[in-house]
Amino acid sequence: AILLTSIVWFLIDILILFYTLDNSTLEPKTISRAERLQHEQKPVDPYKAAVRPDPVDPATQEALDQLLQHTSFQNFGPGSNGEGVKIDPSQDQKMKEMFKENQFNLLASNMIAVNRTLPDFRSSKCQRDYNTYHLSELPTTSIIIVFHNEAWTTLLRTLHSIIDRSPRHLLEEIIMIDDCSDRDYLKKPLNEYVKRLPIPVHIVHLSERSGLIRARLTGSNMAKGKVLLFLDAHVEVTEGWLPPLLDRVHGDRKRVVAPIIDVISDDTFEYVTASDTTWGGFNWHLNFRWYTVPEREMARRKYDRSSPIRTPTIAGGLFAVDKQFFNDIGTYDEGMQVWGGENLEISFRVWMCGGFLEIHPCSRVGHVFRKQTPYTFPGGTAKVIHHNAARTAEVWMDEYKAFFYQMVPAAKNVDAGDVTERRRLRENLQCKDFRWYLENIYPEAPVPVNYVSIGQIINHGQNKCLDTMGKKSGETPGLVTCHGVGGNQAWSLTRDGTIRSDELCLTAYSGYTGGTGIKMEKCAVKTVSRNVFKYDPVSRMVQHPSTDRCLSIKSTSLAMDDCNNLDPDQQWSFANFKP
Ligand code: UD2
Ligand code: MN
Repeated sequence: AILLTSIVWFLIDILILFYTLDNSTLEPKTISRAERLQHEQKPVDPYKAAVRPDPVDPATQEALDQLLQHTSFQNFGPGSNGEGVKIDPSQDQKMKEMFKENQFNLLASNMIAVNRTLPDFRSSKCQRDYNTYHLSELPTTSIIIVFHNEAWTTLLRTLHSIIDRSPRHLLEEIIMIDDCSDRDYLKKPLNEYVKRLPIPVHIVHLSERSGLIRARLTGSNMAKGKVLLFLDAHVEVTEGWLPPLLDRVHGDRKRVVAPIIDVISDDTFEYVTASDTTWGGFNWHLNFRWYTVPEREMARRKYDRSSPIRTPTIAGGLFAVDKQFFNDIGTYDEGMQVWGGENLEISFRVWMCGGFLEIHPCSRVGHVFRKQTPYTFPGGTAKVIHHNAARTAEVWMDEYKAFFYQMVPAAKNVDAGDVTERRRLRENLQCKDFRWYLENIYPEAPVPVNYVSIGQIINHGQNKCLDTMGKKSGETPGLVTCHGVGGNQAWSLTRDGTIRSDELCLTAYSGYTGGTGIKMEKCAVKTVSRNVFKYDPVSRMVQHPSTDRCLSIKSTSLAMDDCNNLDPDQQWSFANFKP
């Protein structure tokens, strides 16, 4: 019986062996039904579950396929490593046509991979510092990108650079607000495209043109991350860009932190690094402007070029801010339209209401700077920009708003709208005043903290006014009929004796032989004697102490001359003079 059982078992074994052999060698390998079931019961990757819950409609799929045919993913192709692309002269016509669509070289952009490589531009100190961040402890961020009629390839390059160069666990989501674009590819095909990206991307299509300010607010209202990170839609982030920003906000949530904004050429799309000794300021026009970081700020940073710069203003497009703090200090001014002004408004507000504004030199993001805006300004370009700037001036600048209205008289005739809400905000937050801001945060400002006049300067002998004539540094200002509205005739005599019109200062030269002896020059950061005059309101003479000459007229043009208190050509009066 034992033998029989053994034989039977032996035969069964052989059969089984043959069966398996047969199965594994002769038939193609397939997953058994049992295995498949087991596989299906496994918890599903939440990202995969979110991908394409519904089948894509064929038209969208086709549109997307079409787009992707012309989208390069060859990350070592043209433009790789941040290089520029030269267009063959035979395509000149096409290039020029396409340029108009977005006011940058779209043909070049389209040739460059949307996931192109870029060098790591950080200093070695920044790279060393990177290793000191506790990446697992940093807060998560919601990246908010608003756009109106952005180009496909620049928009995708923005997304891919973020995804490729950010620690995944720090990215809560990317929120894209389509500010009522009228280009089809930005609708369903884009929705479909982003579903396939490995991080959550939410798109909202606004049905009304809201302007970038209100579009950003739509984004910030839906953000789930702890930190909001605003970006323009045509940027490329570089290696290590995110942790330095989050680290600063994490250290103190009152810090609002911007990266260094590098330049992506609007012509070749070459990535060109910007200076790490540049900060943000503003001029009398209330334009945001880049200036050299002054010595005192370098000293405060102990000359460590990797330490954050305390900047008076930010350019506006790219910055990280704690969501709670953003809400606490009044988000943005919803009364602002389309474009412009919000950058200075948030800059003044952050500083005046207890925050800090920084540029972190270890975070670099490239941005396509354009010479012109490609899109429409509903309501008129100048009107919109004046409206926004006037709101900033009315709410935050106190008496110093006079500099803006003197320089941009047209802004006086634009309705700034109701600002009571924003003034109340300033009141409730008990923000400091603009004088405090100028004295403590931005003493180098073209708007002088201490001034004795603002407005026109009249010459009594000629009954004419000093006029920049729109001339540049190195040229002599003109003397023309007074029109009393400011603009080129807007000047300020400052407490320290300079006579300036925005960024230009009257400059008298010592040892002059011939010529007028007077010019306009970019005002020095620290007042120098060639810019210092002494005004005597009784004799009305404007004397230049270091050359001992007086501001005068020689054959109808402005000139320095030996002082003579009987000469009416040496008598001047300054509008809104308060000694
Ligand atoms: C700079 C800022 C920009 C903003 C602006 C002043 C940088 C790099 N850029 O101008 O972010 O602060 O100054 O307002 O600091 N957009 C809309 N709706 C509109 C108009 C624009 O969504 O009605 C989008 C636009 O597609 C872009 C973003 O807003 O993604 C900024 O506009 P921009 O690129 O024309 O502004 P830019 O860089 O000249
Ligand atoms: Mn931009």
